[in-house]
Amino acid sequence: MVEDQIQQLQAAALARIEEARDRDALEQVRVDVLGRKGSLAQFDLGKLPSEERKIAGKALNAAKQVLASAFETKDQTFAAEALNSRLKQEWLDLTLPAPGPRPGSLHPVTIIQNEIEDLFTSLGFAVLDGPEVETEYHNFDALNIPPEHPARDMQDTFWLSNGHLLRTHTSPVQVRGMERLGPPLRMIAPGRVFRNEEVDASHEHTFYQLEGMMVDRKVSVAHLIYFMKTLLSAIFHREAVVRLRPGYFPFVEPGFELDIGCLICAGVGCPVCKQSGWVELLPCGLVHPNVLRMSGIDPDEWGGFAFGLGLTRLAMMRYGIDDIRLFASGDLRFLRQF
Ligand code: FA5
Repeated sequence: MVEDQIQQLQAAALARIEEARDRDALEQVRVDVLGRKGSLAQFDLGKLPSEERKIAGKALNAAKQVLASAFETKDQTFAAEALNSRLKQEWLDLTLPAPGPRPGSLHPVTIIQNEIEDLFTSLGFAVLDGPEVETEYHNFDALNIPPEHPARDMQDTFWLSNGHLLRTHTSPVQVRGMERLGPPLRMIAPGRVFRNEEVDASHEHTFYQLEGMMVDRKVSVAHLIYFMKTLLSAIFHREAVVRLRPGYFPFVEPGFELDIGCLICAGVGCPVCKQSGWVELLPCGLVHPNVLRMSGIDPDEWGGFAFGLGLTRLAMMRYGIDDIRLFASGDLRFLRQF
């Protein structure tokens, strides 16, 4: 019977559809079964008697419909599988940070310099700048350090062939400030200084200082201490442990060394404080009359205080950095932490 043959073909085709592993295999089944020369096209219904033709025609149409819908279902399964595997491959985590250039950040010395500038400008101080290549006069003579003075050896100097030098401290900007602005004067001068020194955990050949000077009538050590305390509590946001001891600098009299209890080792002793528990940070004093006089200011009428903060060392204390060489290393792993 033709219907039985059709039924068998249909069953065999459904089994092949079920087994098809991919779209190509499925397409091959379609061609084999429903194609122009496919297995269902072999039936020549025209030769059958009319009663049988009707029944066989119905069976043939039914088989074609069943198979068409089986092909469709299987095809949709393949489409869904293809989509799923693409979604798996192309999955994006939208919560990941965007790639691309990272925002830059300020150098730790710059951050602290900006804070100190804000503090002192709010107290009426001007921020002055001076040249890094200085004259011998401004770096030494005008600060009461004439040639042959032993204090010149306190700071190993990089001399230039033209007789100038790389400034060894920011104190020459005091002189330039007094020359240019005269008294009364309140100024700070942050900047880079250079010394021909052996480099270690707390000494660089190139580092930053911040000079400060106030010239007015009746300036005393009490003013100096007030400003130093204000400065340190603004930077550390708490009272830092400090000690004041006599210090010698030819351009101040009396002169002091203000040391800070080492914040790297909490005073126990480490390479930064050379096992002493203290770090030299803020030398200061009352301006020597000779210094005022040389810059054209009458010391009988005016007095002043000055300080020379070790800005790079202050940054070490503030951020707990145990090696000064990191600052100029250019190491992005270091710089990106600020
Ligand atoms: C001076 O440079 C004086 N001009 C400071 C001064 C100014 C005194 C005004 C009085 C009045 P000193 O050589 O000690 O002083 O240096 C000042 C600070 O710079 C030191 O306390 C220290 O914190 C820092 N410093 C000195 N040498 C180095 C170095 N090699 N590396 C890093 N920081 C240094």
